[in-house]
Amino acid sequence: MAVVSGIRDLGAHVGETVTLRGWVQTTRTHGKVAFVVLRDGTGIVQGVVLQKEVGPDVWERFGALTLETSIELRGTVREERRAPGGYEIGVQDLRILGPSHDYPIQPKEHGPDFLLDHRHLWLRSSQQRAIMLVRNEVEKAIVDFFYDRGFVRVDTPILTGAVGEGGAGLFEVDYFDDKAYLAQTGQLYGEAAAAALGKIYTFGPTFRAEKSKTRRHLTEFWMVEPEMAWYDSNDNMRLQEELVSYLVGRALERCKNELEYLGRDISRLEKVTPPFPRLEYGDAVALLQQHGSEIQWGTDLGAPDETILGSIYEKPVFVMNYPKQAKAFYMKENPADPRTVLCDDLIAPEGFGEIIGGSQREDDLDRLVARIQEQGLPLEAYGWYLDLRRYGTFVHSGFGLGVERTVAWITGRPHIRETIPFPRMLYRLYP
Ligand code: NSS
Repeated sequence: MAVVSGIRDLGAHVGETVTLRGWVQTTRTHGKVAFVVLRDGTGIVQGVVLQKEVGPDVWERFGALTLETSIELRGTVREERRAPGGYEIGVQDLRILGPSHDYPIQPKEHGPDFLLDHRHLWLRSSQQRAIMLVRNEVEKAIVDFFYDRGFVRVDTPILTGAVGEGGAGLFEVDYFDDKAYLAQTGQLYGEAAAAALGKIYTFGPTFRAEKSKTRRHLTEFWMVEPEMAWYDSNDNMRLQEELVSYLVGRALERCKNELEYLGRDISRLEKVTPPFPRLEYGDAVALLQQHGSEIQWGTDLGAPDETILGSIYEKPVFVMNYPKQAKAFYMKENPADPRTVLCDDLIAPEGFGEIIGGSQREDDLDRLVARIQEQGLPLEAYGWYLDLRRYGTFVHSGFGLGVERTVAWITGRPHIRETIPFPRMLYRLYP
């Protein structure tokens, strides 16, 4: 009997007898013929049971199958164009491995809270598996992109003493007799590593005690943060548009079935190629006001502003050089307009909002100290970070791309909670 590593490989075993293990996705019976759709994580396949060809015990066991029972099937592989996946199994034997009574998720509409409470089971649905496969592809593509370009991956701490993006939204934890904070960003450590290794990236979970309940905020999310020595803000944006186009390209190349299954409009994604349009912040404000926004010069863009921009442009659009007061302390003052800093946000089209925040870093020691003090941050916590400006300061830039927001955009999910296996949000720590 053939050893098959999974349903995905059945094509190499046509005519052979195989054994498969997996979970029951559906069953149906037509008189003396019965069907089971089996899922094993690599694919799905239909098993066909003919009453006259199996013993009464197998037929009886088949009749008792319920949703999500784990089973072992033995049978012959046949080509069958009409079956999902293109093959079917002529079942000879069936063993029940793990019964499943009253599976909570039924083939009907459930509300989002119910599904999130059952996330550990919801993940088994075809839709959720398709999203996880796209996420898997995006994460692998991120690593490939940077590895192929000579970037060094640097894993930065999650328990930190320093603050990252500013005092608000920090998770504090006991650290023996002291306090520590869960990292909001790996950037500051990434800057130190860039002086050692040139071009680096960090890739890991980051934490923000976001009190806002929106479609785009998690309290724990994954971020990739490249940091490049000798890159200015322009070089930085060029790398961002290359990365984002590459990620979309990889999803189109290797996850087309999943995207189609999810009903994604693929023609929209095919337009995502460099270069992306760039808007100075001031021009963006004027454009938004023309489109009815109440935004005033000086404030960050709101979610409705991002939606407006995302509907004007077909590609992701850069909004660059924001007013100082709207952005983090580490961004470099813009020599052309010192009211602003050299930074960019990348806004995805179709209302999916900001997926990247990036900037050139302030490399002047005195200006950086002044910015930390202006923002009321504790200077002592930044001792080591200031050393990077004391010992061989250097032009450098970097950015952070949120994995969940990127996957939400690529898969077309309106809420990012479906793009991470176990979302953490305000009021949600279970399962
Ligand atoms: O706050 S960011 O805009 N920028 C940083 O954290 C910098 N330290 C990055 C850097 O330059 N190295 O966040 C970057 C991205 C943002 O565009 C989103 O895509 C994502 O991180 N992000 C989030 N995703 C999900 N949930 C929340 N709460 C969230 N906050 C940011």
